[in-house]
Amino acid sequence: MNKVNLTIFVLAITTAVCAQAPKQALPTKQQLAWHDMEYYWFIHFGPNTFTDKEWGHGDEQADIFNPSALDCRQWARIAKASGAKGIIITAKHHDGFSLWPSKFSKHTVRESAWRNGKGDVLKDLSRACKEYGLKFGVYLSPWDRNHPQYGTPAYNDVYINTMKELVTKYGPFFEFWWDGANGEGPNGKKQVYDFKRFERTIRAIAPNTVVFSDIGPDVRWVGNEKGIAGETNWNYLDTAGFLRGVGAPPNDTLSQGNINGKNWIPAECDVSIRPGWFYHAEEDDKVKTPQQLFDLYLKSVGRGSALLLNVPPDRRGLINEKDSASLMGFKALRDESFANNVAFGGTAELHTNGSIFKLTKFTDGDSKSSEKITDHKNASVWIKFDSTKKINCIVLQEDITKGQFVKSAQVILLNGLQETKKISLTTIGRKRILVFPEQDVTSIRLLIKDAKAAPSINEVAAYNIPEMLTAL
Ligand code: FUL
Repeated sequence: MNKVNLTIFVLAITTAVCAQAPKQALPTKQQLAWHDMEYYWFIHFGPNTFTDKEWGHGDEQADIFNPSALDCRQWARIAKASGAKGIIITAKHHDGFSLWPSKFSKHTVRESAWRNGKGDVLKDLSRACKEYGLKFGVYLSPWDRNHPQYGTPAYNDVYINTMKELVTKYGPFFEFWWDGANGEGPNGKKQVYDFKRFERTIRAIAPNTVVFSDIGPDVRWVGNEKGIAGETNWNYLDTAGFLRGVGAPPNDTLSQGNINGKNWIPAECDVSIRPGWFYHAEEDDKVKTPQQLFDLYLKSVGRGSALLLNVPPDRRGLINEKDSASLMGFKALRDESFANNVAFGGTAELHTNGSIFKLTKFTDGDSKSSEKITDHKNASVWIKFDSTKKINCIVLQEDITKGQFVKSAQVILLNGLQETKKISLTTIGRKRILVFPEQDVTSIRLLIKDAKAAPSINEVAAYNIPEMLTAL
């Protein structure tokens, strides 16, 4: 081949490859580790716990913060026992009170009566998380109703110094949470946040931390506080022209993502186990039940997102008995549901244009191994069992290390040659859990109806979960 021909040949190959797989953003290794956490805790704790408010005004006396029996090891023990992989705490909520003795504030645990001003919730919790093998993260509200410099450019320096202080004293953090909420009223205080600098700073001092806000850069808000991701859920998001808080993309864009979005910014589903984010005794009988929590798991993790479940300590500084009972029930339901993958070890085949190829990864029980469904428009995947199985739940996983491709798919259940059920779905993403009334099946077919390019699938798993959970 002469030089010109070689160049044309190389160009042709390159073009063919590009045409096959559109170039799109991929998750970073930090985001992949975050995706794998699936379920972790939020903790809202502070003066509001003692005043029964949700948004403190910032003029609360520091002494109001005085838990009688605070025990962060109890929090971590219960979080761990419930299967959570980490805890993010409100280091500072909108009222400006810092749960650690910050050098950059005069409204902190140091000014409170709690442990004679010698206490430090972040120190206790970061240690407890280490002890129990949990990852640790912080929420640091940009909106601050207490800080005297709030509303002036100097506050941006305060915020940056505070981030640095947190990372140095209590890091590393798996996630840093920037809340977009801001209820600045007509009191003349209007802060122009220097988010560009905030972002540069956190990247420089904590490169392995994923940063959450309405629009990322690493994790996006799901657009509601109910813990529910869109049934169609792309991990891509376009952020150009959007801001955090007012100016964020519409809520349904946040819950579904953008199919051709430029950035990999997956959604996180934040929701409280109680109606409020902070503990209120009158909500003790409104703690979500294990079934309700399982339903949220299906609608968050089961739609390719993550579940950030808020569990607020009470005035003693303990996770309340009602919450822990419910959390243990939630864990038991997940354990019972997903203990036995009946597709494990089943025969998997790719049928395409009259040819049959053996697939080895879809039923190997390894959620990391994957195989590409080549020629997906003309192919179907068959999972075959040697005996009839009773199932009411299917879990699909797309290999997101390669991107996200599936736009729509169909799962067909068969008993012998008889089709017993057809389930249509849109995106798969990291995980898609489908629940339906129990069926007797001898094989499962998966058809990729439409995809951005040939997708790679990790796993097709099937379960028989407790009957009551299929009716949620
Ligand atoms: C919101 C806040 O205003 C709530 O108080 C709570 O912290 C929630 C997680 O985010 O934006």
